[in-house]
Amino acid sequence: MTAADLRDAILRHLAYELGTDPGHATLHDWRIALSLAVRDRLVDRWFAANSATRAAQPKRVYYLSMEFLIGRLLEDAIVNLRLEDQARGALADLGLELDAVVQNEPDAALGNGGLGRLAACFMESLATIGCPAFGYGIRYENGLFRQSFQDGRQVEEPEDWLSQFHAWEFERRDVSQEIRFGGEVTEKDGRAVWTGAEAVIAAAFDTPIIGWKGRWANTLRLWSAQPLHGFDLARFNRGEYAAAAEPEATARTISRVLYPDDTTGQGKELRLKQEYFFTAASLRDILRRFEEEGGALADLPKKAAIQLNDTHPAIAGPELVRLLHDERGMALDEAIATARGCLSYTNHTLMPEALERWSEDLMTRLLPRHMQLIERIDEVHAAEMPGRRVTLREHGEVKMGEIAFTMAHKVNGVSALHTDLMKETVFAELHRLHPDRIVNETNGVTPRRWVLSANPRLSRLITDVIGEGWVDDLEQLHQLEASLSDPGFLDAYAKAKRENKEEFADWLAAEQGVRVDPEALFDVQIKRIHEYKRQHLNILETVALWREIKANPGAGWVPRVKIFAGKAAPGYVFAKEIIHLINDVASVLNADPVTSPYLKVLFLPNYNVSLAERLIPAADLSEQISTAGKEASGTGNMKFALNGAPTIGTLDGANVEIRERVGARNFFLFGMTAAEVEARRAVPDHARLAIQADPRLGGALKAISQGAFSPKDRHRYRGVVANLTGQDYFLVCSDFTAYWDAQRRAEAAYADPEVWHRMAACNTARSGWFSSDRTIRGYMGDIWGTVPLVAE
Ligand code: GPK
Repeated sequence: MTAADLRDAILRHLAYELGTDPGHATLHDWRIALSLAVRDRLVDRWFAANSATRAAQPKRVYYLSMEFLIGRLLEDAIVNLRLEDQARGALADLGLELDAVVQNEPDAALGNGGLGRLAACFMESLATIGCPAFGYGIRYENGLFRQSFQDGRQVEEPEDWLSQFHAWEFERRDVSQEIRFGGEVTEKDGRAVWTGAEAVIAAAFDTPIIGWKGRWANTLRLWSAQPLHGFDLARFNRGEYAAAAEPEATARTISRVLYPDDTTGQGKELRLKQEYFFTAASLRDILRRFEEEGGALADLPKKAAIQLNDTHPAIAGPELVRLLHDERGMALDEAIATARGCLSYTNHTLMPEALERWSEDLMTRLLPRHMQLIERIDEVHAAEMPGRRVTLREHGEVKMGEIAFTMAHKVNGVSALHTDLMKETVFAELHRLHPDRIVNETNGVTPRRWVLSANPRLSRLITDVIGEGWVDDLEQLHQLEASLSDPGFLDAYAKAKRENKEEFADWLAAEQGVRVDPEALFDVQIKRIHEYKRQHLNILETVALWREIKANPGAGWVPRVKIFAGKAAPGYVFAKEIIHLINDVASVLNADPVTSPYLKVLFLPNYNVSLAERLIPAADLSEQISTAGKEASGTGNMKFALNGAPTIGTLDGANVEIRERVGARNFFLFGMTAAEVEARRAVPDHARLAIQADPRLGGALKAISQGAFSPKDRHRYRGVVANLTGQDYFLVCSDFTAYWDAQRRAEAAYADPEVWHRMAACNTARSGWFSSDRTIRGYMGDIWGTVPLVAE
């Protein structure tokens, strides 16, 4: 396809789909016309992959996830179809710039954070590898809320990505499932019959996901809840207009909004309904496809690998047993074994508050048959394992982690450390009973989005030196090793980073009205706001540094910009106070004429995938400072390392594996290990002891508690300070001094450009293992038993 072909296709779509002409088209119209023109090419490849799959009838992967944080899709499609030059040329002909058109697309924010973004990277890698797969999830009308700040406080507004025409999906009216809740269980001919009382329709919307070079494409199938009977005409005719629309509104609430909680189980009825809704619809779809291909039910595990992304779809265990046993007459033991042969489960956190539990009352009311089956599964499992001490229920609650584990043939953690801790803590007993079940698959990120499209300058440099093969074989980055002592290469590397920083600084000035010096060290912490991630450790160090600079402004400080971004769950009060504090500190510091040349603080609102794509290539230092043992893996840490931002971090999650690969000299390690954290917590008064030992920490805490950053409301941070000086569960105080020292080491390294650029380039050259292609190959070999296919 030439640029002229693409231009003609754009103009055709502009006229015949959008009904407008170049004289009247808005940026939005152009974006849709370009998307449709690109989509045509994509659909051809999608059909080719689908027909190869139909012919081979291979084992397929089904990735069930409540979240797919996919972000923008147009650029992905253009890059993977290798249409960049044509798109640039076609748009130039039309007087437009590709970047502006691409940025007109709203992010699809159907996820909260790492877990959802991992699912999106996995979908892209599955397509790149050519592994036949479906992603299954929910088509939320409102994704993750939009964040803004009012007087430094987080304000949430609804996100409405679907208010614009969504060019990437196809509604499948022929594929829908009726999903029921409540009702009762009776018996007929010795079989349980569940008659659900309330019914909704799960309607399928398909988005093609294209792999690198268009070699393969899979489907992301998202379910939308719709009423069984749209509109109550009888009520309408009686003049009850609002009531007439009620059934529709009630059904729709199920797919209305994404729960904005990261790593906290909510326990809300609607959430359980969402979970069952999409899991049940997906399993029926999977069974329908299997039965259409004419397989014998016992062979289901040979044709379907069903991955449960966290416990959110854990009801899949009981539901699949129900579909096989109640509805298809398979013996219970066999149904359990068959379901287990298909299912596997990924755990993403050890934090007790995140492990889902549902009250037995709620479960019995919404899913009465599943409650019975959970009891039966428990009995069967107990009989298999005499002397065991695990139960699926406790204190009137159903434990979804245990159910997922029991019903899975493999359970995986997301980094080596996390997997080890899983075996020792949450699943210790189950691991003892099933010592071969837990495996590790360290997370990864897709290099197409996170290097190739996000960082074109670095990508061009890499390709100039080692060729293009790295894009889908990221370990080839090792070939850069030979260039790490070549001053010419390091200069070019430094130049790419410098230009990325300048571009980011220009964007900041234009969009946020803030000026920063590209010469300064860009020190970046972007992720959800959570106590265990310790943004407050970062801001405490910032306050301490500010006081130090103020006391001695002439000491040759390395200019630094601390950049924060991230959302807090709307109900997480402490996290919102941390946001408020960072914003308050920023107001004071940025207005300080003495210190602000050396230290600025920015909190960018509404962190999302697109902002990450902009920010990561411009970062110098990556903040990964969680309390050891708490961050299951992290994936932002991998994106920064690949883009040449060394990490300042603890031995937590995948940081451990990053450090092993990039080398200890190219990683600013600090803080307690997971084992030391446990020991320290047992020390009475650990926070007070740490504060006494470090006057910088004491001084920073004192400034905050005396209202230095909230002069009109001096006690605003009483709660935060009391937390830190009291229980300090996440050991912010105890790790402070080590963090301070690591920051000074980072500064010293940055002050020597030769040292720094080599360190940054080492991070790029040695992080190729963190590709999600490697992760997916691991799942295929260790868990799914699937192989790639090739499309004509
Ligand atoms: C873990 F439990 C959860 C959750 O509910 N949401 C979420 O984003 C994250 N996660 C972990 O916190 C990260 O360490 C990890 O990299 C990511 O999941 C993907 O595995």
